[in-house]
Amino acid sequence: MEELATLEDLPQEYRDNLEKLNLVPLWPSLRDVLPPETPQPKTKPILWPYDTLRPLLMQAGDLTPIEKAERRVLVLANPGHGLENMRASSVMYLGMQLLLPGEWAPSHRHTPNAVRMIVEGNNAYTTVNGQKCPMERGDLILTPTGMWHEHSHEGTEPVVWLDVLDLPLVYFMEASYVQPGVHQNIQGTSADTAYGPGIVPTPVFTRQNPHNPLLRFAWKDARKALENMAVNQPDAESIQVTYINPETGTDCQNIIGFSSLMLRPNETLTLPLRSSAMVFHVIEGQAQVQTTGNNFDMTQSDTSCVPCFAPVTLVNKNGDKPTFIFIADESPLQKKLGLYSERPNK
Ligand code: 1HN
Repeated sequence: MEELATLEDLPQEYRDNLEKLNLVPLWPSLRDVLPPETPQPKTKPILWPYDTLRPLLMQAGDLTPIEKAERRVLVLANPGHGLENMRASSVMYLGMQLLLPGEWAPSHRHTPNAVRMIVEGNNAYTTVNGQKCPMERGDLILTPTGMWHEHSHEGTEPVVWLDVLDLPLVYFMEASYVQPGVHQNIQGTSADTAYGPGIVPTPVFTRQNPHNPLLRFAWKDARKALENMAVNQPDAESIQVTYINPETGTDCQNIIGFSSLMLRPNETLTLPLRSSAMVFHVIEGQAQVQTTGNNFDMTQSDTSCVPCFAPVTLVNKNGDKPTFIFIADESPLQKKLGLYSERPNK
């Protein structure tokens, strides 16, 4: 492709005249906004080992009372985007949140969608629109856009979870805001609205706003599904299950997609190059995430991120035990916009 003229190639007087009228020449920036063949992501491959961040998160528990934090979170910020922008990727926000025994994180609702992947601790729960969603390690709890949510803790040990939000996108769209709420009365548990496996209500009229009946995915169910799949579909390209909205059969949230993957003992899985950035979080076991310039050795509760079109190979170096990885990616958004693509990883 032809190299294009730069800003400096233009006379200063001409540039000043443009600027005064809020005008900008396209050609000096054209190759930046439209790079040939592949996007040039700011997102860098990055690993956040849990054992390095956990002590600092516990320290935050001593330093900042929950009343002064509302949500006590250390944000997993990708330096490629600038730490202050609090982005793991262009679309995804990640944070590790700490709730101490007896604490309560007050009710609110906001436009960004959130999920929690529970990392450690017992006997905490999130209340989502009046439904009690108990938190156990590996569980996935949804708080879709506009739903009231608050966190409570009746246990004796700290509870930590990984928050995944589409905040960077929603903020960029100037659509991000929060509304404070009042303490919710618990009207039931997440299981009450979950119906049964493969069973959903039949509406007489098509729902105008498809709602999300399933707000909590228990890890024991997802793990069992993966184990069954490994036994019954041993030739599947990957042993992986997606968290869906059972009423629509599509991704459980509109923007970010969530799945869990099992690497069998000694398994190596090479993914196609994908147009979406990906987040990996180890629920159980050990995995090596191999990508350009980095081999991330990940153990339980570690989190990493890779940019779009990065080559990714996942390796379970353990010969005895499976590894289970939680994955978040931007493919639901990209598919809706017609922007999603894959290429072979040669
Ligand atoms: C939020 O509401 C929670 O409810 C966690 O636990 C993290 C990050 C940014 C904006 C809102 C929560 C958040 C958040």
